[in-house]
Amino acid sequence: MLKPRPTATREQVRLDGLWRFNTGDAADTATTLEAAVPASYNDLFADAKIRDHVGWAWYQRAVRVPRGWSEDRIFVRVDAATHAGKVYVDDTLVAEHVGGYTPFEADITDLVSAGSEFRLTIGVNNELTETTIPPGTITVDAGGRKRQQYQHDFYNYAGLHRSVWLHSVPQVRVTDVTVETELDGTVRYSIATSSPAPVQVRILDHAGELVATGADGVARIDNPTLWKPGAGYLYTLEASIDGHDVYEQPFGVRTVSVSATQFLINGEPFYFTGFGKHEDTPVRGKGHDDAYLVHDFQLLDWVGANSFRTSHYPYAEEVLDFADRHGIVVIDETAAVGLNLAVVSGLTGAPPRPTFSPETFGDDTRAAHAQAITELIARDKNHPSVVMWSLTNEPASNEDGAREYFEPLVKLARTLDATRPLTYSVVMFATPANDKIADLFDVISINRYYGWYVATGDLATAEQYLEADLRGWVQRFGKPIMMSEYGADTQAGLHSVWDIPWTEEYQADFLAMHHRVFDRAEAFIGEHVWNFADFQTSHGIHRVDGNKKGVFTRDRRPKAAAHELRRRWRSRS
Ligand code: GCB
Repeated sequence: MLKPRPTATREQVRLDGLWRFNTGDAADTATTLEAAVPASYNDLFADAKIRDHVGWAWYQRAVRVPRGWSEDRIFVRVDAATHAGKVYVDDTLVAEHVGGYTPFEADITDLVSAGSEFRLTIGVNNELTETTIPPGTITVDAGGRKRQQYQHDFYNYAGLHRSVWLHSVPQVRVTDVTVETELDGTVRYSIATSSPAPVQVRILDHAGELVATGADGVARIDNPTLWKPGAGYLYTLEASIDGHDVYEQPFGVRTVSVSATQFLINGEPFYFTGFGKHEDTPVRGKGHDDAYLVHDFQLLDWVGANSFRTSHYPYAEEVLDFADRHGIVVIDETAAVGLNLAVVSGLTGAPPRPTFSPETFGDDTRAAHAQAITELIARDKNHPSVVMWSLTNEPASNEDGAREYFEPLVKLARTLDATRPLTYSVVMFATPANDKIADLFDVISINRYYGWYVATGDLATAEQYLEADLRGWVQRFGKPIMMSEYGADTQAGLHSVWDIPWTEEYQADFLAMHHRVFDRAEAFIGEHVWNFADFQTSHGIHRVDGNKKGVFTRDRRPKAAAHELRRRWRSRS
């Protein structure tokens, strides 16, 4: 789906700000509550009923259509309604969408008119079930109240997490653009239009100078400036339909591939340094915030990180645009986190249920997962910063049924995008001996907590476990391997002269131990610490006001480990 962009033929109005808000079965025009957009609604109000609400919540406001749009088609676009959304123009339902981290839109031209006002209502549902991505379970307690459970630790924030737009497009228009590049400057593109129409293509450089024109789906740039990690040079593909439309699609000239045990960007070996992140800040929850966007990228640069994973869902498009411009490398993940019922029994002691079965995660879950992959690739395929798709985090890839579940999804992702490698993050219980799906993927990304959940406080034993584990994957699969999570909860300000878990010294020593092992490992292509910053989680005895594995606190202050990482990563570049 094309991102709305201002061009000579297209305009946008961003509908961010305060909207009337209520929870319940229907929008309530008498409500006195107002909610900020974009933001999660959970932490805005001092009301536990709203914070713990399970079901629909409603946002409503008046919108005036700009006077000059009478010849255009008019769309409402919702960048993210987590986890499902319904859009009404006055009393007419115009769009429904399931999936909390990808955009959807509706053509509302026939219901509104230029210069006049209408009532825009958006319903947002936060329920997670066995057929949503991510999955969860809803129970009803003795008092008749719905309770939400899920298999991931981060808090189930909900609401309009990203911008809402009113935008105009011409009647005859470009509806999709796909760009693929080669290092010699060959640009292959395909362009879809709303009705058959000839499309002209021009390629402009960063300064807006014409550097190539397209014919039959190909354009050639002489001596292209490559998009590189650390140097995000962008060109623009301008697609126009004479007398009707112009659309401008930024892109970078770069290639990505996997060769034997290396990860190559522009044919050169790339070593990932960075983090698994979250979209998570105080008060706003998962709401996108440009100030945190800028600051987080400043901190990535300060610490010497060259990359991050969008754990555990697609991030706001603004984040990827920023990464494109600044040369930060991204592993782009779907919201398929928690396809693992053994994790629940591990935490609660409940008897294990098989993860993949018609009663648990079966065909309907897989269909939702396929939709999540399809929408992720459709949205993010043109971002040069995105070098790999992560199809899922910590599934039960060691259990029966995993291969049958994942094989069609891997095939789908390869059909949708043949240019990017695929990976998934491997849970602790899945080992080189019992994992059933790693051979289907290009890169093995492993999440391990030796020295934290296993061999807690014993870094010497942890070091042996880690080394043997890494060696096992290389021996069995012979593919590039990276560490997609390793980390230790750390209370900022807690210190000790001994290796005591939760202290800042322990986190730093824990990371140093891992780095010694990585530096000896074969086929090893990168290290992503868990996590960039502390983040909010659901209640539970395993967390104290959230997950504290951040190298930065939730308000982005460095713990001692951040300085350690900075010494290591900045000396590499
Ligand atoms: C994991 C998960 C991540 C958790 C982390 C932890 O394996 O992938 O979402 O936050 O462990 O800290 O337990």
